[in-house]
Formats: sequence, structure tokens, C-alpha cells
Amino acid sequence: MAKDGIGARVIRKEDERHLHGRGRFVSDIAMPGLSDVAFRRSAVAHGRIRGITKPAGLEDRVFTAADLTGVNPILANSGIPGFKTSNYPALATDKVRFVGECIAMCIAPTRAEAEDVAEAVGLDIEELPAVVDSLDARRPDSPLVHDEWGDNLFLTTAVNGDIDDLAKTAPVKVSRELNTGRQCMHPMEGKGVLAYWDFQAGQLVVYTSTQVPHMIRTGLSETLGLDQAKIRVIPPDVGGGFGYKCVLQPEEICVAWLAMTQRRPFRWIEDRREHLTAGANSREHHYKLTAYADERGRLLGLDAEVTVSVGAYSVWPFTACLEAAQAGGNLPGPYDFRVYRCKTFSVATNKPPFTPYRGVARPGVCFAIELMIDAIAREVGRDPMDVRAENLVQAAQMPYTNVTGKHYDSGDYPESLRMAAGLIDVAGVRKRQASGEPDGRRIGVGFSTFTEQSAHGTKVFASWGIPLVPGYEQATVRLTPDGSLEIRAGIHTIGQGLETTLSQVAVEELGIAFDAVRVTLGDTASTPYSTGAYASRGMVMAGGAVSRASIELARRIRRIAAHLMQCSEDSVELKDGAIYSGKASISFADVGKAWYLRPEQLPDNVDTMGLEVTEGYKPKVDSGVFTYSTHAAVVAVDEDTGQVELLDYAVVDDCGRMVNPMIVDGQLIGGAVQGIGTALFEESPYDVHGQPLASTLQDYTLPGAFEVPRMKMGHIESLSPYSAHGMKGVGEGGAIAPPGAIVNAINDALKDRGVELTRIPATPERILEALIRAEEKTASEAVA
Ligand code: MCN
Ligand code: SMO
Repeated sequence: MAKDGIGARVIRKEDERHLHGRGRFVSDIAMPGLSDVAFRRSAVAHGRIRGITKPAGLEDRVFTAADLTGVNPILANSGIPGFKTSNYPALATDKVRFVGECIAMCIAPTRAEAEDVAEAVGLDIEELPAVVDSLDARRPDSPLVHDEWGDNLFLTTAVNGDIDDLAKTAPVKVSRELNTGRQCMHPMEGKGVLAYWDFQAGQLVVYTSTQVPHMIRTGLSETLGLDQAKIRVIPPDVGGGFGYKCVLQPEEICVAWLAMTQRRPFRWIEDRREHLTAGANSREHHYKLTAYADERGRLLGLDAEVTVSVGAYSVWPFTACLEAAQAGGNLPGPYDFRVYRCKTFSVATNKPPFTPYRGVARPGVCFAIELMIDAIAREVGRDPMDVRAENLVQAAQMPYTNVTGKHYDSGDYPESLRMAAGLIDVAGVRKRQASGEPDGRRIGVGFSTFTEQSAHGTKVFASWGIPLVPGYEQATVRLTPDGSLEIRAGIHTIGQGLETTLSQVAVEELGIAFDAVRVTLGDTASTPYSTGAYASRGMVMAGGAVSRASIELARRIRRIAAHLMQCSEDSVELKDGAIYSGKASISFADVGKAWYLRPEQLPDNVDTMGLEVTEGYKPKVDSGVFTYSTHAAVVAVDEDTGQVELLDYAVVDDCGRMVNPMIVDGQLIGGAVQGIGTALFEESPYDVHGQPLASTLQDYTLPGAFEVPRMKMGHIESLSPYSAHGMKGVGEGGAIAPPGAIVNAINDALKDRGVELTRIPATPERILEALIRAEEKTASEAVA
């Protein structure tokens, strides 16, 4: 391994500026003549717009749909037959379909003044009955979110495994209904966008807090009707994205339109209330599952119905059907069974559109299948850990193609379970459980294991039916005349450390010093096209591109160096920040100087391609590379208050070759904290009229330091045969497993009380309710 290359725990490059408060986020950008934008948003979940009145004297400060002539709505169409496309206008036209939908855009020198203008806008809206619950939305008599559809179904899909025969013969049958709560993402920095017209370049310049700058350029071009060459998108520092910032947002279109038409700078910065009520929504799933097993709890088949409440509109480019497609495809998880039937329903409701969120569908499916595994174990009277271990795909079966055709490339799933059990000392916990806690609380232990498709290829994305299919990744590497290295890639760093890890890949291939590497990401004017950072693809895809480009650059450097050192190219070695041939050495600067500044000294056989290389990475196998993980939780439950304390928590993960093990740990811990939020705290509830009930962080509980235990980390490094250096993705995984592990642990703690929770977040209120219900049931059985 090169010093500071792949595998090194290098301190992150980006932290120098962030820890000193010198990062530059959208709201840090000052510009002469900048106007702020505030939106007048719908206060009703469903309504017909009868009239909008601009406040007298302020007409030129207010813009409505009628002003946005020539602006196309967001049309996130899917190629899948039967998918209904929603017409998502940047500003509402005839109807509003969720609380928070943008109706009017108001401008002023400051945000406070812009908000005053927004409040003065007169709205005449006829309120209509709202559709809030996803199962209600499926009923034939439900109000319609989109009148012309005739129902509320964006899409239904079906996988028709032969489950009926199995249902007749299987010795064990377990049925459950499970629910996951609706959630927000809460990056530290909310969404933000600033746009101006650059007269010199003849371009609309859009600074936006995004994971996907090149895609935003494509999306703005389509909605604004402006050539892509006339749009430059620059993502400054991004304070977390988590999926929320990988779709085109109406506010982005509005602010860009203002700058395009008025030719001066405008910006909108999302506030926390906008984030909570109008912005990011995700995670809300309903499952109806029946599992069939043998007497030992060996899973034979699964019959599933998944309903996702995807909100009012389809987001671009990931659409309203990605979540359910992922749910249906991933529900079988890391388990080895061959019969699967699954119907999915992506239903429109009067809630904000559904955006991808770290893990995309898999926190839900992992919760669902992991609770089923424990339920089966209880049904057959065995320890859930043993039943889980026997059902997992075994190491000897690798590579393994599962019941939905996913190709698990490498690894030892049961070993991750054994390691996690060791880290939390499961035997010790069982002993402690048997002897009882001195404070009367009940303790329990739970596991959850998943496998996660990462860095998948074009065919997989295309099969999900999305309007823009993510392709390959590209990167440019360039040696400068003074021997530094510049990396340019169209992907962006959003907190996950790519500036550092892409540098490490280049260091590994080129032997150049880590500090000599500079990374520019995301600016559409200076980086090759990329679809961006999402789907845990950055390391494998952009890392793969940097690797290939660096290998080619190394070849070119060797040729020039061989001439300068008068040796054969084969004897040239790039290592430890210099260029060697035996004991002789020259610097990277010597090569840079020779090519750029003194080319007359180079022989004719040095090709003219120079010291700048752009290369791409395309997954070898379209199904991508599969990371897997087991989380283990030990909880204490207080039966009087319903409070859950996490006593111990372990994460064992295999993301192939870790480029920076410190960053990998950070990714896993950060993800797990979000997963703990999903499991125990976070929810965006809505009342029957579609009014959001959590509009401040007082109503929406995020886990803080007190709620999160010190996590124990374990790693397996089984290299993927399909990626550069055997890397696999890791960005999302941490968030996937906590709900399954934690709720299994709570159910384990309360099993003697006849309690089994099936809904998250598992709040104290829900736990107390379940305890009371179980008590009532026991009492009524005693009477009978
Ligand atoms: N890495 C590594 N070795 C590997 C794999 C990854 O060192 N074998 C490091 C790399 O620095 C890489 C990071 O871990 O950038 C995450 O890896 P990867 O799985 O390739 O994910 P991406 O780079 O594509 O990042 C996106 C991913 C997603 S989809 C979400 S959602 C998410 C996440 O990363 N959002 C994040 N992690 C986040 N972390 C922060 N701080 N903020 C977010 O918004
Ligand atoms: S939700 Mo991550 O941006 O794929």
C-alpha cells in the first residue's frame, strides 16, 4: 500500500476548512444586488385555486404560475407501462396538493421583507377533502389527488412467485402487518439556491446545494427551455444531502427563472420549518407479509404486499416509483429462499413528494424482513440468532443470485452476524436477562442483517423506469508543470469525504504525495459529466474512474521519466512522492516541467496526449457490488414509562476494500444514528386533513448525543471481483439496519409480556399502548 493511499486513515482534506468555519455554503455567498426569495405556500393539503391577488403596490415583487410563461412543469416520467406521470408545476396552477406547495414567489432585498410580501398575497382556495393514509388512498371511493387519473396509483407492480402451492404444504406460516413512519432527512444545511446571469460567459450560473450538479443542469435546461451550454451549475460546500438533494426542486427552477429573466442575482435558503413541512419526505411504508417456513424456521417463501405513500408528485429524475421498486426488489434481503410473490403500490397522497433518503426503501424492507425472521424464530421456539444464521446466504454459496435476480458478489454474511454477536457479548446479555435487572427494566437483544446493492449499472437503473438513466462516471487527472496533481470529477462531496478518498486512490496509482493532490468536484464548467453522488456509488464509480485515469497518467509519466533518466520505461517506479529508476530519482515536477515548459527536449516518441487524462468507469456487472452488514442492539425497556435505552450497539460491515477506514467508520456511525432516529424517534405525522403535525424540531425528535451509545465497530474486507481494488459502497448502509435490530431487541425484552411491536418509530407512547393491549388480552383470556 502506498503511504496515504488506499487503506490509510488519512485526516480528511475537507476538514481543514470546515473545522475552522471556513466552508462556503450557498448562504455564505454574497453578491451585489442580491434579492432574497420567499414563497407563499399552500396552507391546505388539497384545494382548488380560485384566485391569487398580488398586494397593491407590490405587484412587481410577486410571481405566480401565470408569470412563469414558457417554464415546463417537472415531468418525472417513467418508461414503465402503467406509470402515471404527475404534472408538477414549479408554482401551483389550478390545484394545490400538499401543505407547503409553492403558490407564489416573492422577492425583496431581505428574506424578512420577502416573507412580509408573501404574507400579503391574497389567496382564494376552495379546500377539498384530502387523502392522507396510503391504504385509504387505494380505496375506490377515495378523493383523487390527480382528478384525471381515476385512482391514486402512480404504479403497481407484481412479482408472481408460485406461493399458493407452498402455502398448502409449509409447516409454519407467520403473517404480520408492519408500518414505518414518514420522515425528513435534516441535513445540517437545508436546501439553498442562488442564481445570477453571467454576462461575460452568456450563462445562467446556479449555485445550488446539491448532490447532483450535472443532473440539475439537465433538469433546469428541460424546465426552463434554455440550452445546457447556457447553464452552469456550481455546487458549493454541501452540508449534508442524504438523498434530499438529489432531485430537481421547484424552488431551484423558480430562482433560476428569476435570474434568467431579470438578469440579476436571487437566492432562496430553506428554513427548518420549510424543510419539515414542505420539503423532504420519505420512509412511509406499509407491509402485509406472510412468511412460510419449515419446522426449524428455515424460510421457504414470502408473500408480500408493499404500499408506499409517495406524496402528491413524482420527483425528477428518480420518480415516484423508485421507492417501491427498490422495496419489492430488496425485501428478500440477505436470505436464501426461492419462492417470492410481491405486489407493490406507489400511491399518491396529499403530502409532499417522496425523495430518496439514505438507504432508499431498504430501511423499511430490512425492518420488515428482520422482524419476520424473529417472528418465525418465536413461532418455532428457537433463538432468533440461530434461525437468522441458518437462513442467510452462506459464504460457500457466493456468488449467489437471489430470488429477485440480484447477484451477490462476495462475502460471508453469517460471519458478520457472529462477529456482531461477539461484540455485544450475546451470551453475557442472555445471562443478565435471565437474572433480571436490579432497576426492574427488561433487557433484550436484537439483530438485523442486510445486503445492499451499491454502484449499480445502467441496466438496473433503466429497469426501474426513470427519465434519466445514470450512466458511467468520469474523472480527469492532470499533472501540473510544478508536479502537483489536479483531480476533476463531476460527482460532488456532500460530507462523505470524497475529496480525501479520491485523492487516496490517485496516490495509490501514482505514488504522488497526498498533499500534492487538489480536487475540484461538481462544477459543470470544469468537470466531466456525472450524474452525481447517490446510491452509494461515489467511491466505486468515481474512485474507479480516478483509478483508471491515474493508471493511464502513470504510463505517460513513465515514458517522459524514462527519457529524462535515460532508462527503460519498465524500470521506472512511481512511489513515495517521487519517480525512481533503481536508486536514481527525479521529481514529478521534473516531468511536469519537461512536458509543459521545455518540450523541445523531449524525443519524438513521447506522444502528444499530454499529462491530462479523462477516463470513465462502467460497472463490470450491472447489478453492482453488494455490501452487507449486521447490526446488534441491546436495549433496556422501562415498562412504566415506555422509555428505551440503547445499552450497547455493534455494527459489522463489509464494504470490500476500505479506502479510508476512518471515513468508513464515520459513514457507518452517522448512518446508524439516522437509523436510530428512524427506529425510535423521528416521525412527520399528519392529521386527517393533511396538516403536518411536526413543524418544529420540538415536535420532530432527532436523536442527540444522549440517545446514541458508543458504537462497537467490526469490519470484514472481502474484495468484490467486479470493482477497482475490490471496493464496495458504504454511504447508505449504516441507516438501513437499526430499526430491525432495535425493534427486535425491544420485542425480545418484552416477549414474556406478549408484546410485539410492528410500527416505527417505537415511541414510548406506542410501547405503553402495546403493553396495555397485551395486558387487556391476557385479562380477557383469563376471564374466558
Ligand atoms: N468509502 C471508503 N471506502 C469504501 C467505500 C466508501 O473509504 N470502500 C468512503 C468514501 O469517502 C465515500 C464514502 O465512504 O465517499 C461513502 O461511500 P459511497 O458508498 O461510495 O457513497 P457516495 O460517495 O456515493 O456518497 C453518497 C452516499 C449516500 S447515497 C448518502 S444518502 C449519504 C452518504 O453517502 N449522504 C451523506 N453519506 C453521507 N455522509 C454525509 N456526511 N452526508 C451525507 O449527506
Ligand atoms: S439516498 Mo442517497 O442520496 O442514494
